[in-house]
Amino acid sequence: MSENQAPTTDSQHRTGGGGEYHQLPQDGQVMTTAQGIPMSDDQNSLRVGPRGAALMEDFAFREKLFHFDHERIPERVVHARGVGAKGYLECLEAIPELTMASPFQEKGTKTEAFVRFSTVAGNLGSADLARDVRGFAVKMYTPQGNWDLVGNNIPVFFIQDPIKFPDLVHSVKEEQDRGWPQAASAHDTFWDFISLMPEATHMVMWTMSDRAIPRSLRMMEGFGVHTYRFVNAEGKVSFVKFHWKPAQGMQSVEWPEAVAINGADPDFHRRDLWTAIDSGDYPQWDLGVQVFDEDFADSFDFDILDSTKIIPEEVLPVRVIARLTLDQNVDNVFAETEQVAFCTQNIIPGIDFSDDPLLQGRNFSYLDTQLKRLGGPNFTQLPVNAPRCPVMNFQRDGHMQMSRQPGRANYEPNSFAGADRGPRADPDGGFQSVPRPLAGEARRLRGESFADHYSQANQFWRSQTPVEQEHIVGGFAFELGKCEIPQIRTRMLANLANVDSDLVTRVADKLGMEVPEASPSAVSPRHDLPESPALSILANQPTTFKGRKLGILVTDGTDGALVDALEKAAKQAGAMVELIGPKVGGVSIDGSTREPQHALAGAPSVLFDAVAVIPGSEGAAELAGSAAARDFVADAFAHHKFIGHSEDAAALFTAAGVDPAADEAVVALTADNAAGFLESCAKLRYWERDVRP
Ligand code: HDE
Repeated sequence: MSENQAPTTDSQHRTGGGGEYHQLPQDGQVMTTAQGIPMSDDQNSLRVGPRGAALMEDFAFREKLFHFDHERIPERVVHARGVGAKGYLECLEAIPELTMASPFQEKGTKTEAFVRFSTVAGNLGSADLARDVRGFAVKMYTPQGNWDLVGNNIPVFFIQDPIKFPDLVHSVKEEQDRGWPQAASAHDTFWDFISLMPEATHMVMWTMSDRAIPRSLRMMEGFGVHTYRFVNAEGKVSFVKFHWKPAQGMQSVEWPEAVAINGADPDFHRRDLWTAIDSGDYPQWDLGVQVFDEDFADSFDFDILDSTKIIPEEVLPVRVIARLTLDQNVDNVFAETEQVAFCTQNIIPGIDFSDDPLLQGRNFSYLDTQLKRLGGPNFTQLPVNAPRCPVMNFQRDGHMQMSRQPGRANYEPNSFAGADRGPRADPDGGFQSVPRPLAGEARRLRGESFADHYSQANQFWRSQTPVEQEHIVGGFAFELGKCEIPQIRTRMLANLANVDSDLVTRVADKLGMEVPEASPSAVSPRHDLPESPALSILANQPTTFKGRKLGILVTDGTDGALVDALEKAAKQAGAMVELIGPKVGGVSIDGSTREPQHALAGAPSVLFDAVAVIPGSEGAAELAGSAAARDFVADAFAHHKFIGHSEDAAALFTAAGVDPAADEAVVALTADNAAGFLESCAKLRYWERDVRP
């Protein structure tokens, strides 16, 4: 102890001379430097006397600051903001006749998996509910090496050639002269680019739809997007597209909710995923495949190598072969979520690429980007990236080499034996690329089979329910309304005129603009493709409140029996419940204190799927005078939510401008009908309610 330190106050800590708090080692856990040298003091750097200059000699200080100064690595140029989770893929149906990929050889085989969900445009610190595509990247650690299926929650993409990817990303990111907007496509440069790239029209139909604002990462589909190949043990090849179908059912929020959620809880999606896994409500997805042959590919209306097109499920059904379960949160976000390095090139025997130009381009980009982000070629040795099967080759050295790489030969062929010899490639069991004849002139050109940019956009539009169509119109109007340059809006409308006359008329109307003439198109758009109900979220929405969240607004004097009944009913429905009170410190219910999870000021109703507003007579008047409480009710109503209320809430509802008997989704609650209320919440939203944004 130095001379200016006061005596120890107990066995856990002591107070220093300057009043600073020193915690003492417990259970033998002594802090060390990175070199393992035990430290005596982590509160004070080494000085010349109590008020003197700092000494260069202080290796502990210098090492700590040195490490801190280098804590950040470059964030991903796209998909920077992500959340990771761990789990496994379980084979539900063996398909050796289609592929020799090890996860699908036997029913019940479990393959360890790491998943990273992400937004695309925003920086690492951006908000979760941006209108954006979501990344859905899955790393599967198979006995034959890592298989990375790096997909999105939208089955198509913006561009047809990878050389345009940097332009696309530049256009959507913050504008370079001003540095905004963050995590938003609602600005001039994005729509300038898109309006000049008609091939992006199908994709922006999806991004302007509710697909781009999921309620939860647990409640969205995933897609491999590209056509891949399956190869069986006899070398038989088929084409395959991968789909992830959420067992939780699909659900999205409305755009005004997304805007509000971003303010109230920018971590809404990551918190939701983390909480669900932490509470044992493990999210699951079915892995399904659309498998087809060359004949199908030749007869299909569009080019199966064009990533701006889908193959509708009604044309080619999705066959479920496995199930993904996420049952573990990461232990450390940096070590796992940040350092995970997905590479589309990571495929295993039984899977192969197609000639989709985007996929081929990605195979270059992902490996390349890892070198920049992770600083050297040995990122494959980081625990999250390391294959779980043996890795043996003659790749040597490099930054941060973790392996001691024994033996004498670091090349082959070599004539050594035993441990000195090292591994050899296996001509029979090793990965074989599908042998295929390739011919053609080396030229920069786009195939005519890629030229139809509007027909599937029209099919998507017609496959939506009226509510979803209205949301798409709202999405376009919001985004184009943020464009300051009128010509960009007009050019985009001219493209939309090729998609659907109803769509363009409604968007133009919302913008207060004339409908321009349709832009010239390389191929005349078809408006007769059959509708694909699978493309609608609402037509396929689940009929359960499981995994959703009920918010109960309580005050002093709230009826305890009603709270209990709602909590019980929610538990039975598999839903989460959170209490919101005027103050977080506690409310008095039936004589005892209940601590709500939220104070009202920090918990607007956008954070909940349904709400119960049940003040007691003591708190009701206070709520009626509170702007936050009025917004709580009015917003829940405006967002078509199910709302339960107690008799005492009447004054608040009147103040909020909501009729407590407005419709069948605004329910007067008693302890007896709490279960019935939760059952009706399974409808998720009451779209019949006519509220204008
Ligand atoms: Fe990516 N993309 N991408 N992408 N992408 C990256 O790789 C790229 C594309 C996707 O959670 C980067 O490690 C090119 C389609 C996901 O770590 C980068 C092209 C699809 C993730 C890259 C595409 C995706 C990325 C940035 C056009 C859906 C996040 C950091 C040819 C099928 C993975 C990184 C994670 C990340 C390049 C298009 C999905 C720069 C060149 C299409 C989910 O390498």
